[in-house]
Amino acid sequence: MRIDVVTIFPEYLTPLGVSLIGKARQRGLLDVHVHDLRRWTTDVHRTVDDTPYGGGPGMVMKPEPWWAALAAVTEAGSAVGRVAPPTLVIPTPSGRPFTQRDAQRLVALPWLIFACGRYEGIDARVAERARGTMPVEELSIGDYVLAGGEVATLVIVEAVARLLPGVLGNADSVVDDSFAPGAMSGLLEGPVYTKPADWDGRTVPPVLLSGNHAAIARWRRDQALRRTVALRPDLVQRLDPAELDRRDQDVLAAPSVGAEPSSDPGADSDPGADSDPGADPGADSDPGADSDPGADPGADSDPGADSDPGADSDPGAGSGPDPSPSRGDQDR
Ligand code: 6GU
Repeated sequence: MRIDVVTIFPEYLTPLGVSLIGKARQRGLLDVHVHDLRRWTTDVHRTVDDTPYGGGPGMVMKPEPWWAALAAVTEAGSAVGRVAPPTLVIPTPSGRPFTQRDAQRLVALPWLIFACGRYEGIDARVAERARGTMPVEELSIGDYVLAGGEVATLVIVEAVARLLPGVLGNADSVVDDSFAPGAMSGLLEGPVYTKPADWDGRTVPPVLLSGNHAAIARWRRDQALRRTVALRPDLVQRLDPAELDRRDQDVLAAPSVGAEPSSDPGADSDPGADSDPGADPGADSDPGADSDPGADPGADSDPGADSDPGADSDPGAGSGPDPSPSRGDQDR
């Protein structure tokens, strides 16, 4: 898969040289090119923004540098043998919500171009004109506002790239992801444990040590259902009733009934924790509430990975200090 990223801050994309994505690139599974939008400006100040028509606060990114950039990047990619048109991804808080389903759809495409806007966004005629020659997707990563599309691009690229065959060490590790298709589809993942079985008096739920795979699978599903009820009732509403067995329905109806008794010796130090088991069905059954189900097992394990994705991929990008004395569009 080829990924091009156009931005006024190529350094913002340096994480694409690290960890999972960095390794996937080294192994030739992913071909990432980061480009500095200012390369396609023509004035001495290398201007990329201007005031909005109709008034209002902030600045809007000018169409000309964007169109020149997209034409050049599309041309360069086509020259190395990609005949199908790329898909243009424009991260924006005004976009459609990006979901795991989108990640699964995008991973099947051979070539994505990310256009990272800053300020109040990119002149709307760029996306409109691009739609004439390639699919365009305006995607939001959540209901909050970032300073620009760069971090959203990192999010989307990571969600997509980890689905590429061969990127994750264990092919199974995608299967139980929250939101992934499979047995846990549409549910949040429950808590996970590793050795030691007794850590400071906190013991691992005995079923996980039982060797009874059916019981373990059932327990994990119970935990996922309880966690989803507690934290994402909106997801419970969307579950397909035909996919829920009798036990699922019981757990959803009374998430704390039959839950693992707490083995937490520190429970006494939190007087509210066990005082009303009916009030917060997830409280006792969900010790992993702050864990990170999507954590990258390869993180920090490859300090030597290329930390500058722009350096060798786009020699003309001009990612050094901007010589412009008055560009007037510093990051905000
Ligand atoms: Cl994709 N971009 C920006 N700038 N802010 C966002 C976003 C994207 N998604 C949520 N907030």
